Amino acid sequence: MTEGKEQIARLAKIMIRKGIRNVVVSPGSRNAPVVILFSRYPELKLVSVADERSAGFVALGMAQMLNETVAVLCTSGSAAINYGPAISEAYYQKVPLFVITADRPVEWIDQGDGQTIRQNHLFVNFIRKSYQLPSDTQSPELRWHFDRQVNEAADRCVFPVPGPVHVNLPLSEPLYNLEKTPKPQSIRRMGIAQAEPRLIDEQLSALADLWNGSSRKMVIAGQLPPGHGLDVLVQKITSDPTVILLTETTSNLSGDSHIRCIDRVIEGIGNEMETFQPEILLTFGGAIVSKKIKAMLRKYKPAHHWNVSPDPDEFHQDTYQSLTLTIPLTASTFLTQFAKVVKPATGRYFNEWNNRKRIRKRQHGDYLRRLPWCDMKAYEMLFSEIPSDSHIHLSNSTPVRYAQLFDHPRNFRYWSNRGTSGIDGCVSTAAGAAMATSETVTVITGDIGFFYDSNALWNHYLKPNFKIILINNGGGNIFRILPGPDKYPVMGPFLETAHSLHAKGLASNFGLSYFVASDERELKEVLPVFYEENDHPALLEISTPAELSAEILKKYFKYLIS
Ligand SMILES: Cc1ncc(C[n+]2csc(CCOP(=O)(O)OP(=O)(O)O)c2C)c(N)n1
Ligand SMILES: [Mg+2]
Repeated sequence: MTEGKEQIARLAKIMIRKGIRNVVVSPGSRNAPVVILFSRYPELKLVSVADERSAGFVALGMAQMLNETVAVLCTSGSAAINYGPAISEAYYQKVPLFVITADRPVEWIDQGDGQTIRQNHLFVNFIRKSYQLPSDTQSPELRWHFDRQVNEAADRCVFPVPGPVHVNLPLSEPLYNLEKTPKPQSIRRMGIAQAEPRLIDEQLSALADLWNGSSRKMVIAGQLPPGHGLDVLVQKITSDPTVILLTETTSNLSGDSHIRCIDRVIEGIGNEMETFQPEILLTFGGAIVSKKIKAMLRKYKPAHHWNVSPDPDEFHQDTYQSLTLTIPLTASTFLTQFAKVVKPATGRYFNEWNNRKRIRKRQHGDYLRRLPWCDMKAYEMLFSEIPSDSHIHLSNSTPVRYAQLFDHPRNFRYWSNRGTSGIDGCVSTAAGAAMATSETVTVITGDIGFFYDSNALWNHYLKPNFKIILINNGGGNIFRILPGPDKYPVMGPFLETAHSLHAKGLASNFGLSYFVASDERELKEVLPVFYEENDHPALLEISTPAELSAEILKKYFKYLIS
């Protein structure tokens, strides 16, 4: 006979062996025995966040910053469903989350018991794998089954592609007979051998022949986490006059020869596609923010598009409707192999793009010099004045889009929830990141995104390294910018959701130091003071005009093609 709830001790021990150190816990009765027993293992650090939606994103931000699996733990019922937004983000952004939901034993599902829903396979559409654990480990057969599943679940968080896994843990009553800590014996240990697939020689040389024989090659890097270590490899493949490299802010690639500001460079390019259309397109990395590059390439398709992704769920993902080859490897493995076979060629493709880039950069400077106070002006100042050692979390969706318009020579480390582009957890993700480092973490958010996720402030772990910059333009300005919604009278209440809220009360409620700026001079003065705040986390609310900000951004793109 095993001691009460010995399966929880087994779970803890396997998690510790697998290197899981942090567990973000939300309160509840069904998961209380897990909290009680987990707290007896010094190797596990428990973090308490009451709102499960926020907790999921806090764990996501921690996992990204630590580059390791982070666990979340909640009670049964709708508590579990509230992990949905963070799990879907983690799935599409490939972030390892070990999701534990406590549950009733299966025989009690749908039998009129309280706080009970069908939790098995709850996240089926956006999870690496789901596991239904047995509700006790009384027999050797059940212990074997339990251990095997938990070993597999922990490994599936990181292999073959990182992402979230769901472990549903049924627990029967009594829930609080835990005076003694169970001491499980002979826990099964299973691991995954380190292995790396490669292109076979024939395939590699076929790709090299095509590549080396083409004079118009475009490489697009999508989202890559800071510290990806790909700069040198990318440089080897792209430093050639027949190749151009398009990067996004969230690619975290440094180098002067890239096209960093895709949108401003390609605006109005349609008339000149004879010069700019690529013959070969090579893509790697995660989500692409630029809608304009997607539209351009869907219309002017390359003859060959090779997409590099090790994720079977992404095989033949055809973002540009021109995919000809999926390369099922990590970017690092492929680029290492490919760098050895590419040969420099002669051509004008890079120069044509580079000339366009230079012209647009000059126009950008001319336009910005004349700007009155507005969102674009505020972003310009932020990207030149924020201390360059800060991590920057760009909220959805205008902050991440404005960031694409600036050159960012200062190489910040950029993060953004572009897996599913939700506004529901951007501040919580940044809060989790800040909990996991002593470095400065700044989140730049719009007002709707901030108020939506204000429970990000509702925990005891925010430190002075956490800085929130809130651009308050009184609603969802994106809907004034997008072509379409502004024509309809319902735009204000139902899309922009205009309001006159301010964050001062929230800041004081949650113990954040509060700063304001409502013009250029104030912002310049306040930014250094805001970053010098060393006693509390800090929030800087920047007020900007809604109509004018939208007008100025729309005119920017017209000006570029005038
Ligand atoms: C969870 C979720 N709900 C709705 C949306 C749609 N959406 C995208 S941006 C946005 C408004 C954002 O407004 P704000 O944060 O104020 O930024 P602004 O556009 O004003 O800069 C909304 C509602 C979303 N992305 N995610
Ligand atoms: Mg707004």
